[in-house]
Amino acid sequence: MKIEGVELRWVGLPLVSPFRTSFGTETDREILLVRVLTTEGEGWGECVAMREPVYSSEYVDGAAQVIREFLLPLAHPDPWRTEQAFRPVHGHPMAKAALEAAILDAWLRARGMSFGEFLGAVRPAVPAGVSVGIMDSVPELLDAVGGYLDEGYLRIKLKIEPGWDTEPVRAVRERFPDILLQADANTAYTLRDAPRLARLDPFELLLIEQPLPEDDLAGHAELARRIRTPVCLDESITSARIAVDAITRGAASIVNVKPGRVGGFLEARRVHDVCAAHGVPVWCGGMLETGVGRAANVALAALPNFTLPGDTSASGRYYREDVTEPFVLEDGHLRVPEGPGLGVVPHEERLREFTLRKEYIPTHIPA
Ligand code: OSB
Ligand code: MG
Repeated sequence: MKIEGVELRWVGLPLVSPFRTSFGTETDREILLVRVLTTEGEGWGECVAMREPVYSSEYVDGAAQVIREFLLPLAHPDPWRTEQAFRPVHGHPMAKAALEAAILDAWLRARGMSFGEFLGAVRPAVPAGVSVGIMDSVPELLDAVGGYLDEGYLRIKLKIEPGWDTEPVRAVRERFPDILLQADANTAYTLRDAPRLARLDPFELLLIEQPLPEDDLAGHAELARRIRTPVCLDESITSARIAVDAITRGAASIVNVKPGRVGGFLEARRVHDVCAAHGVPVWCGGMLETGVGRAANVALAALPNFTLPGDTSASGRYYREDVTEPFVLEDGHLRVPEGPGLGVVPHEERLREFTLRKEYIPTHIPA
C-alpha cells in the first residue's frame, strides 16, 4: 500500500444549539478532515482540534500546518511505523491522531477489518451519555436535561464553572433523583476551591472531571483526599504513561479517554489497557466530532474497560446534518459500525456542501 496523496479539508458545520463551557461558547464548528489516498483505497481521519487554542494548545490551522510540514514527511502506510516516526515531533497529539487515524482507516479497509475488530471491541453497541453546556438559567438547563433523558440518553454530564456549580447540580439532582450524573469543570477551579467543590458531595455524582489545571496532578491528588466525589481526568491525560502516573499518585480514580488528546487510537488503546491493569474504569470522551471521528470513538468505547457511558452522543445532538450517515440513538445506545475501517464514509454531496476549503498534497510514500 503506497500513500499517493493527502487531502486536508476544512469543514464548517453549525451546531444545533450553542455549546458553552468554562473556556468559551461554540456555535459554528470548523473541523479539519484528513483523507489519505493510497494505491489500495482511501482512509479518513478527523482532527479534533478546535478553531482556537482554548481546550488545549492545538487549533485547526496550526494542526493543518503541522500535518503538512512535519508529519506527512514522516508518515508510512503502516500505522505503527507512522506512530513511531512521529515521536521526534513534540506535542501536537491531535494533528498526529488525525493523520494516524486516516492511515489506519485505509490500512484496515485494505484488509476488510473494522476499527472495532482491530481495537478489540467486545460489545455490538455502546451506552450513550450527553454533555450539557452551561446555560443562562436553571429552568433552561432542566428543560435541556429533560429533553435528552426523553430521547433516551443514559447519563448526563453538566459543564460547571465557579458560579455555575452547586445550584445547577442540585436542581438537576432534585428533579431527576435516579439518573447517572457527573460534572466537568475543564480546569476552571484551583485547590483553594476544595471546600466549594466538597459542596457537590451530597449529589452522588459519578465523578467530577478535570476540576484543576491540566499540569496539576499533585493538586488533583490533594483534592481527591478532600472531596467524596471521584476525580476523573481529561485534559491532564496526554499519554498512557501519564495515566499511570496520575493513578499511582491518587490524582485520578477514573479516566476520560480521547484519542486526539493522547496522539491516536494506538495510544488510546494503551491508556485503556493500563487503566484496566490498575482497576481504573475509563469512558470515551468527545470533541463534538462529525461521524468520521464518532465512528472510531464508538468502536473504542466498545472495549472491555469502558464501563461508564461516554460523551459519544448521536449525530443529532450536535448537527442537523452530519457528513456521514448519522449515528442514531437506539434504546440509549449507539451501534458500533461493522464495515471495514470506520464503517462509514463522508457523503460526497454533503461534504462538498460543508467544505470551506481544501488542499491536496501529493506524496510518494512507498510501502
Ligand atoms: O471537556 O469533554 C470536554 C467538547 C469540546 C471540548 C472538550 C470537551 C467537550 C465536551 C463535549 O464535553 C463532548 C461531546 O459531546 O463531544
Ligand atoms: Mg472534559
